[in-house]
Amino acid sequence: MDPGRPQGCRRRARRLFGMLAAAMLWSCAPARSAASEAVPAPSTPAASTDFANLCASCHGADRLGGTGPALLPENLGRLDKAEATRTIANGRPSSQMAGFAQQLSADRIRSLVDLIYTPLATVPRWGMDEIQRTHAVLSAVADPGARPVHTADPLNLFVVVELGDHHAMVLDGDKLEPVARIPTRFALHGGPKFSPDGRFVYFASRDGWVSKLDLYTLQMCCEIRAGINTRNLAVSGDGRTVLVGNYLPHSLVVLDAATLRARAVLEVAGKDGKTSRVSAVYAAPPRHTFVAAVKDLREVWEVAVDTDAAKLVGTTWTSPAAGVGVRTIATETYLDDFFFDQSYRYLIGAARDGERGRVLDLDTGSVVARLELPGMPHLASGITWERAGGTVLATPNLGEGVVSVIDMQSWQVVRRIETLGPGFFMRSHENTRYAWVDVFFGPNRDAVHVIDKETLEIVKTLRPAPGKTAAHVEFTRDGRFALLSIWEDDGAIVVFDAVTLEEVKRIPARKPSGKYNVYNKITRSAGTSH
Ligand code: DHE
Repeated sequence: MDPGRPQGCRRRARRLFGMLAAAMLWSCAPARSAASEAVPAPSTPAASTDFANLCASCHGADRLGGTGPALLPENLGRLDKAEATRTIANGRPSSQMAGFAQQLSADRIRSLVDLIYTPLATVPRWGMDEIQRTHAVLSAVADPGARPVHTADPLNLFVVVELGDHHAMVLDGDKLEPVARIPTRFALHGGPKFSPDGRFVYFASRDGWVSKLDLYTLQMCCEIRAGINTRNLAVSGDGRTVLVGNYLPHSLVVLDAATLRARAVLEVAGKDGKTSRVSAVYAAPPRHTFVAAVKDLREVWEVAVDTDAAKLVGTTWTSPAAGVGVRTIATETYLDDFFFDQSYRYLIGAARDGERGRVLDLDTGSVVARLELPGMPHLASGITWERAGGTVLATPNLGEGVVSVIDMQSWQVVRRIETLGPGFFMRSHENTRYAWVDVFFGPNRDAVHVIDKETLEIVKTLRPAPGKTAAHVEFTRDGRFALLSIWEDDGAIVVFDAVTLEEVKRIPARKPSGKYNVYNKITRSAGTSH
């Protein structure tokens, strides 16, 4: 996966990295902004030597990452110093890495921690040249006429991200059995995204690696490092383009979906030149565009790689790179974490203060409604369904134990469903009467609520593994079974009958996070994320 690195170094580095990455993943507080970082202590020569000897082979001598993640304050927002200290000192039994407490005194570990939280003197450059140099072809060019090497229904496969040992499990959705486990880059985040025919799946890691997996050959095709600290990626409706959004540098990167070669790098900056992190990117297939949430500007960006799309929308577009059009829509407040109606005309965004959502008409660029949403709604996990002759949107909430159900015609909140704690993910399917929501945070993190989509009442609360986090449901293609993760290193995917709500099977998995059904994703089922 990292062609330039010797195998031994890779293993050693991987161990330290594994610990840090795992700790980052399990600290669920929202990332702090670079601006809010405390001024760190200056690094010592001893720390630099320790870093060079123990960390650089994986994390890069420049701390920009290698097989391990970049070790910069901008990347470590979700790992506090105490946890970083423990991780370097003690290691983790479940990772490949031993602790360094035997080799390093407490002072030296502290200095090492200070070093990795020290900003670099200059913001690292990660432009077109740097990106292209990381490109690697990992297997033979995909044969368009190839048949799958497995016998499973290619449209009823699940891709399961296993954060515990950084693998993707490919699961047969009919037999409910694993077909393959494929190593991935470390710390994938955001949903993997499929090509429109469901044959290829694209992953993004928090450290900027984008990888493409062929679900026919079950081999990684190619990869490229599009950023230093990446949020997520999106695949265009025509399957020809991948857009990547970065926290570091402040950029959007356009990739060719076939080869993953970079086509354009766009700096994200406002009219006054102030640059911004990108919170997330989304494909808007009916509009033939992408939409980006920009964290530090009161703007929403719409990006057209097919330049005809710019003409279709008929608003002011600029062309910062060949073949790429950008339309910036001014907003009254900072908007994050987007949800779209099925037509992609309306964007529902969470306001930065978390108290209100805004509904933006993407055609006119104007706000058409303000939503009364408490806490910190997680709109990216929202789902819709038909109810009482209309459509409702339901969203979990990272800050409060409540699911908000919103009428998408009047934009009024029709119900606040109290849950046992803040939830992360919500899912349903056209063929089931229920919607499932987890309770990701707090003492009831082992609970999952099942909500009747008509009455909006919780009809059952499941605790498949008492004391262990239960989260993230995805349905089989036909909606008959609901697959749920037990987020532990010795975790599992628990399969429930979606009608009786009884458990039918348990598949062992290493900290399985999200799972993604090919058919539900490529048909943009209203019950799942897109
Ligand atoms: Fe995520 C998706 C943002 C923390 C696991 N997460 C998303 C998306 C956004 C987002 C905007 C939708 C983009 C997409 O799928 O392409 N996540 C954020 C945050 O801002 C937050 C709160 C803080 C952060 O530092 O990023 C955050 N997310 C987490 C976690 O701590 C989770 C639980 C573990 C992890 O992997 O880091 C986590 N996020 C996920 C998963 C998805 C996701 C599994 C895809 C869900 C899906 O089903 O599509």
